[in-house]
Amino acid sequence: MGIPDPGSPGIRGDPGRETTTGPLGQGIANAVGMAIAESHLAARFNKTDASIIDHHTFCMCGDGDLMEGVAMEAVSLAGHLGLGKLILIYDDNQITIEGATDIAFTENVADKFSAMNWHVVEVENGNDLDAVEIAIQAGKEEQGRPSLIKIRTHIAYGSPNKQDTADAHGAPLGEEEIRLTKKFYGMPEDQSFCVPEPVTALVEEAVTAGENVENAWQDIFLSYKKAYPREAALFVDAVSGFLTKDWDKDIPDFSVSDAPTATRAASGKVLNAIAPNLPSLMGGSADLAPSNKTYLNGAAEFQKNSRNGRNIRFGVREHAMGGIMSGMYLHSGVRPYGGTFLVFADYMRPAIRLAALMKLPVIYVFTHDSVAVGEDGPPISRWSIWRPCAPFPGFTWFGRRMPMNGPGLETGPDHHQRPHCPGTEPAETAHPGCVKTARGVPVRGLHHSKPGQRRRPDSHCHGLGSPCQPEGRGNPGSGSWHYGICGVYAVLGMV
Ligand SMILES: Cc1ncc(C[n+]2csc(CCOP(=O)(O)OP(=O)(O)O)c2C)c(N)n1
Ligand SMILES: [Mg+2]
Repeated sequence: MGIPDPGSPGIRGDPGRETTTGPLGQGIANAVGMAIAESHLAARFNKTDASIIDHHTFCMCGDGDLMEGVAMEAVSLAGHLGLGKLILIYDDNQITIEGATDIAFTENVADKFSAMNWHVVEVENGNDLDAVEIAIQAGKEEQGRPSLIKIRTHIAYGSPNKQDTADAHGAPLGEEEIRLTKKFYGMPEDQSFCVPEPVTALVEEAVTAGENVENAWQDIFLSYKKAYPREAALFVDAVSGFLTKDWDKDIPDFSVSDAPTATRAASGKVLNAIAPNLPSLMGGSADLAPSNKTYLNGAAEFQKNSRNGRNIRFGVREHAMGGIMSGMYLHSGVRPYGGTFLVFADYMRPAIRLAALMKLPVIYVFTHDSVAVGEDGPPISRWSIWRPCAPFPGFTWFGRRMPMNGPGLETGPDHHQRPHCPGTEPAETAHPGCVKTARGVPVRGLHHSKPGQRRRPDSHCHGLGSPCQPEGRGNPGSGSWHYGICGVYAVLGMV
């Protein structure tokens, strides 16, 4: 497929590589995000005489994926949203690493998906390609619900001694077993890396079919462009990931002389100032919108019957929210954001890690970094939440340091804001003091970036107000310094 090292994580625009997973279940959340983006963009751009967005999202998963919580959160949301163009193909081989699935996974998957408002099609024999084809067709025809195609397969099919065993999952079959398996398939037993002619022919056929589909789409887009030039330009901007001209023109100026403002309130103002000028901005919160201030006032909700909406109700599903946001961005055309309390970022950490690895400029709105979050669990050091995020390549963040007796915005000399990030500073270059947003709005905070990275931040996180409480105990005025992370707001990564 032209990918130099397909085993490596990251996407880098390689052909055929649409996301990076590794942690099981993430891909399902990514797929749900892609299907959300597809249905939203279809509602936003399609015209009765020209459908420029009209595709299915296919995702293949195994037993392991379906055991993962993140997948079930995403499946639940997809069922609620009735994402009819999402098709999940389940390789039901009943084997994972430790053995047969009946040691740990005995639920009725089909019933479970049905209960979560999915359309379920079962194929009893995965080697019956006609049956598989019919099932996929049924999935495509179902418009109102996502489809699960549950296909009973056999791991290492054709290997006389390893088929249906956990051994076949990761360990090499071994020379003799490979020979026996090739014999079963009628392939030359003594040749390695041999691709039988019918397979090559099938691949070529698929390439031609793909080119034809792409050419047909280009024709549709050409007439769309002629008939709807303004929308076509917006579409190109959106799928290219460009920020619209003047996306930031209404961002309010915050000044040190302003009355104290809670960070989350400032965050909400900024989001709402950007939203009208950046139509691709779309997101929500894991059931904390009133607290995170993530709601886009005046915009519709993204629901089953209102696909053009930009306010997503992720429900209390932080982990899936993370994976879904990545999938939405990877689909292209939307700039996703998602909010929760900083302390619950722990619930979405694997998704954040993968987004950082892929350098996706998704926007996390983590608020309520103060002792008052104790009602949602004992107060703990905010650094212990942030620190594991900090070394992720591509994750840019701001913190700030403040004296115990100086809450609120500091006005003192900037040497008090010398950057410090325990554990990570030696590897990083930190830019102290007053960082400016794209519009030159001064933001107190620290911008960390890797040596050699351009100074312009990949994202802005700023803290402005009441949640900026210093951490730890100290004697006010003693000169001892403590760390506090402000509520954090990451605006539009510019990676
Ligand atoms: C979150 C996470 N936990 C554990 C693993 C390690 N792991 C890799 S594959 C696998 C079992 C997968 O089983 P299944 O999805 O049924 O794949 P199959 O063996 O049938 O190919 C596990 C536990 C992982 N990749 N991700
Ligand atoms: Mg399996």
